[in-house]
Amino acid sequence: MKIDVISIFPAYLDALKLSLVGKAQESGLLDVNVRDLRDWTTDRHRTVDDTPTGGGAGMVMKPDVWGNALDDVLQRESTLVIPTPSGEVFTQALAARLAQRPHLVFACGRYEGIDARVAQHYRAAGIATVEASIGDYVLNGGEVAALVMIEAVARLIPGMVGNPESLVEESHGEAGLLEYPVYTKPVSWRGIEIPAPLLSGHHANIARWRRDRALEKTAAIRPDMLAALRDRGGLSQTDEAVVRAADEVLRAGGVPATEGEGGADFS
Ligand code: JB8
Repeated sequence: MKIDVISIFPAYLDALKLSLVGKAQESGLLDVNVRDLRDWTTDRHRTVDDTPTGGGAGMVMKPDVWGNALDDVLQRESTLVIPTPSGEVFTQALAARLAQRPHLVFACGRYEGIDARVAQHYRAAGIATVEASIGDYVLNGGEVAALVMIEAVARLIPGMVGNPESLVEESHGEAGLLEYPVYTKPVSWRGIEIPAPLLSGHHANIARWRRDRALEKTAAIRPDMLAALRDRGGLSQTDEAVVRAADEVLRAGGVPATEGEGGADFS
């Protein structure tokens, strides 16, 4: 896969040289290029923004500069990704779809964003165009959102992760539940023991214990995920009993046993 990122702050994307995304590049599975939007300006001051037509706060990125850049970088098979807080939510499912594409181009805006005609034009020209938000909060520009999306996509490129099982088993994968708690040695740490079933070597009991903890955690903080899984027929009678018991404890003001008692909570 090829990825181009266009930004007025290309140094923001230096983190892509590290870790997993860097390894993907070394292995040849991924080729990331970061480019400076100002290279496509034509005036002496290398202007990329102008005042919002109709009035309002801040500045808007000029469509002509973005047009110059994108005409150069986009190819027939490219997908244009525009990070914006007003886009569709970037999910694991969207990451998986983007991971199938041969070329991604991230257009990172700043200020109040990019003139709306840019997305409109490339969509009308037949370029697959995705305006995407990484969550309901506001950043100062698209660079950090692009980093998040690129990391989520890069680890899904076939042949990327050392252990492919770690991809299918994790949160927001097939199971539709939050991940169960994980532990490593020592068995006792600061007076807290690893739960006994995990030390038993009884694989069916371990699987059941992990599913129960995942169900409890999901019921407590992501009832939306639990409802979606139920609608897909993904909850057994045993699962439903565990969820009912967890809901009972939560309504009584309790916390799941693995979260411990008497601690300080943010909320
Ligand atoms: C200007 O919050 B965000 C985000 C914020 C932005 C731009 C892009 C994305 C461009 N502000 O994800």
